[in-house]
Amino acid sequence: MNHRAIRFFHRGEIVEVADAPPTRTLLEWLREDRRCTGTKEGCAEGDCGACTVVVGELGADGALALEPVNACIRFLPTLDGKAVFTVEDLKQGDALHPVQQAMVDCHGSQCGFCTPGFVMSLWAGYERHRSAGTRPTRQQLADDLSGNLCRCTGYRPILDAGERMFELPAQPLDPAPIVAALRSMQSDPPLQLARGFHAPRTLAGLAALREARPDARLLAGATDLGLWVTKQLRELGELIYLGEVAELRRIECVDGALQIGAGASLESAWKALVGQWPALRDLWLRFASPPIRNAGTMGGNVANGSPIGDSAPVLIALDAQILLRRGEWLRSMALADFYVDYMKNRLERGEFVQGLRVPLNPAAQVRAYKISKRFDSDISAVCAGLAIELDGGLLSSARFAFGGMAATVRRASAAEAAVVGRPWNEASARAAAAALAQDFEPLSDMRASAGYRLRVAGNLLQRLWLETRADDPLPERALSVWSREANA
Ligand SMILES: Cc1cc2nc3c(=O)[nH]c(=O)nc-3n(C[C@@H](O)[C@@H](O)[C@H](O)COP(=O)(O)OP(=O)(O)OC[C@H]3O[C@@H](n4cnc5c(N)ncnc54)[C@H](O)[C@@H]3O)c2cc1C
Ligand code: FES
Ligand code: FES
Repeated sequence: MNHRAIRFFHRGEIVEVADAPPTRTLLEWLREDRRCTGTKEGCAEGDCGACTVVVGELGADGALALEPVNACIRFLPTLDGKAVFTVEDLKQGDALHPVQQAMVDCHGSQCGFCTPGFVMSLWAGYERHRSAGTRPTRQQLADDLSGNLCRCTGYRPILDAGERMFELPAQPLDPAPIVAALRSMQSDPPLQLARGFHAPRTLAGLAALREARPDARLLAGATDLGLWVTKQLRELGELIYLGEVAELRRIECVDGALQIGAGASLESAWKALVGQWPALRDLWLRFASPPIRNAGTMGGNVANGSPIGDSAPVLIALDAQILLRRGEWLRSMALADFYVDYMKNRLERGEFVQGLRVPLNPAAQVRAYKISKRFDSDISAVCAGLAIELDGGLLSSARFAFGGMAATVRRASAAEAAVVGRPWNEASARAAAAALAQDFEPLSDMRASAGYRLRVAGNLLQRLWLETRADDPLPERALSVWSREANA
């Protein structure tokens, strides 16, 4: 086996890191080895954004694509072949970057602990809007910053800075040297580390490796696995990293279905889903935060089997199939049948999730609702994916899937049976809500009590009716922060 150093671009040069444990985080490397201490550690679990940095990669069009991510849960080998930007990159000579200057001008920093993270999230948006010739709305700025917490300044001055930064003399990033460095690293062989890290680049290579090493752990975006290391101090053992397999990141419409590769980021996968079903937009924008959605994958979100994951309820409501691969053998099953018990699924030894197939059914009316204590970047207490089809005023089909109500995400078959074949009216919606008690015996935990969960799930069925009833449906703008803004 050919082992080599991890190589990536940082602060104007390609750096090489040999002998790092595969789970050494980017944050540890930055602060302890590179002595770039601008990037801070707050929570070490992807929640606070103090560690936000920007990762650059060549997109399919060959241009530099920049994405904010959380350095605290990003394993160093996954940066191989990429570029990393930290707050130290912004200042030129003595002159602050417009993002930093705007934070000063608008009093966007007090203790300053959160500031480098905010600055890097703002910088990613600055570069994106500047190159597109656009300006973000106040709501878009708030969305961009939903993964950054500030406990002493408050958000208004920071949002002011997000507007102000475009009024200052522009300081665009020159992508040429970075693109050249990224291109030069493309000829490096696939990364393998002596301490047990493999990064295959083809689907066939991944399938063969997985079959040959069924005890190795699959690593995708590490937004779950990163916390196993930083919070539970677990050893992950041998790792097979999925992030270098371009075929696994593909999203395309094929034969009447949206096909989402397991390695597609949550951000790109949800964007594609919203492109087909615009009513899913609120759940997309309330799913974690931009840094988590950029790093985490759709495959990881469905494979982990969490009963409170937000993708599974929606995908089950959309009647998605999950594609499972072992070696050259591919099988598929309804995602609804994939989960067997708490955090247990039907993956067999040597198998992995290759992707999802979501039928494009124009007759279905689809909604998704997330109930959580905090509006932004919080885990769901209850998440509902609801899809109905009407035929002449009668419900010909209903698929109601809930997360947070049982040990697995699953369909509410009694509630569905209560409405199928009946007129879609308030009485039917109430009957479905009442039937939920036959479907679920939810738990009480720190997120919600059992009684609250049952009540709110029923209320979401009522809300579905209010939004989809033939007479006087509730307009979306009455329900969504984002629609209100679009119609302002
Ligand atoms: C701050 C924060 C906020 C979050 N908010 C939300 C939220 O709002 N909603 C929500 O649903 N989730 C949320 N999550 C969790 C979510 O980010 C993860 O569930 C994520 O989707 C997992 O994907 P990953 O690529 O990061 O997987 P990893 O962490 O790399 O892996 C997770 C598990 O899946 C396995 N795995 C990964 N890919 C595959 C594959 N292709 N085949 C088989 N097994 C595979 C891994 O072996 C591992 O067991 C949040 C996480 C954090 C840290
Ligand atoms: S340190 Fe809090 S998100 Fe990384
Ligand atoms: S300035 Fe102190 S936490 Fe934000």
